[in-house]
Amino acid sequence: MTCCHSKPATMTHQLVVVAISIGAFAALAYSINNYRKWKSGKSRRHAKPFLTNKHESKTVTLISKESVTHDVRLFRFQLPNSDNTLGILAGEHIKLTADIASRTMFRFYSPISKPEEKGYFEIIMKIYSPNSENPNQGTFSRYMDSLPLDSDITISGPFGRFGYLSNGDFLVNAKAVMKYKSIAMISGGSGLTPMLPIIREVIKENHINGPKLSLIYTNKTEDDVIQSDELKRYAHTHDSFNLTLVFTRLMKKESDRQDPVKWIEKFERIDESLFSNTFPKPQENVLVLICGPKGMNEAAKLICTSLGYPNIHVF
Ligand SMILES: Cc1cc2nc3c(=O)[nH]c(=O)nc-3n(C[C@H](O)[C@H](O)[C@H](O)COP(=O)(O)OP(=O)(O)OC[C@H]3O[C@@H](n4cnc5c(N)ncnc54)[C@H](O)[C@@H]3O)c2cc1C
Ligand SMILES: *[C@@H]1O[C@H](CO)[C@@H](O)[C@H](O)[C@H]1NC(C)=O
Ligand SMILES: CC(=O)N[C@H]1CO[C@H](CO)[C@@H](O)[C@@H]1O
Repeated sequence: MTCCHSKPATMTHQLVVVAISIGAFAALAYSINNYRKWKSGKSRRHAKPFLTNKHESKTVTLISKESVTHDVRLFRFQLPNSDNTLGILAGEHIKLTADIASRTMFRFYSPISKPEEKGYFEIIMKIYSPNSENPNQGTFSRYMDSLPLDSDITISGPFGRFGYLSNGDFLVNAKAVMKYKSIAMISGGSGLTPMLPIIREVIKENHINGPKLSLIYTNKTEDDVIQSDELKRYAHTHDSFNLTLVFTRLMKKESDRQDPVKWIEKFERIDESLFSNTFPKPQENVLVLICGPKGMNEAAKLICTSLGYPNIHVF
């Protein structure tokens, strides 16, 4: 009798303990998850966001315009309220809409200013010129280049499946939070724009256990490199950031080239050896980000897939 009473009692006890631990675990997982959602959705998608609903169009004012390279401009836009942040994460993008030659047109751009910046935001835009193959090329960017200061422009957002939160955490599809140890990036030309705010955030955080960054940046010549000084400075001062500049057109003689200090300069097209010699080894905690001209995106994705990188995102 005693035995038969005590056994079920013990079993019940064990069951309860198991149930409590499962419950506690579930509660912990739930609260971590909620904390992350809160962190991403509210506090990181910032105090007083200007953009909250991508279906809603809002007006901002062009307040400055400078040349970054011969065909790239930095535009700064003022938000109506100086308390507002734009309301997007590093790596996300917005839509610009304008009436050009009596047609309503839109294009997407990845702001490069800090997500927490208040009262304004910045876009780096490549200005395309018409050529014989494509006589209408550059409709939107040429319109923006000719826009007088103090003009209004319509924007909406945020857009994108991918935004940087903090300390290696990314918000994916506006829901899941994914953590990565290394971010391996390849950009071509103005395809630096979604990477730049991510790089700036990670450099600013400067966590000892923060993500490691490796950027392969391809351009035709040295004069095409956007934010060259900034990128080289980061490479100099941060062991967690490796920069490899790749030029597809050799302009200087090898002997005239500056001594590569921390960054590496190469004159070649992208190929398998470039990635395997530069990027961290393929692993689950490595994220590959790709943004550039269509041909480069396709080539880079193919190469990184065949090298076995499990997480590849093309902007
Ligand atoms: C998510 C996203 C973010 C972007 N962020 C930026 C940014 O921060 N800065 C920036 O300068 N541009 C960015 N772009 C590109 C931008 O949206 C426009 O395509 C660009 O400004 C050209 O527009 P346009 O009217 O001046 O010239 P268009 O005549 O429309 O295009 C000029 C040339 O650009 C190339 N091109 C345009 N669209 C594509 C495409 N979908 N795939 C491959 N090649 C294409 C072609 O070579 C084309 O001839 C982004 C695009 C996307 C989709
Ligand atoms: C930078 O490159 C060096 C030499 O290849 C390598 O040892 C280091 O791990 C790399 N760091 C990053 C952040 O990729
Ligand atoms: C190869 C390559 O990506 N070249 C790019 C270098 O940068 C310019 C913009 O300054 C782009 O037009 C090129 O496509």
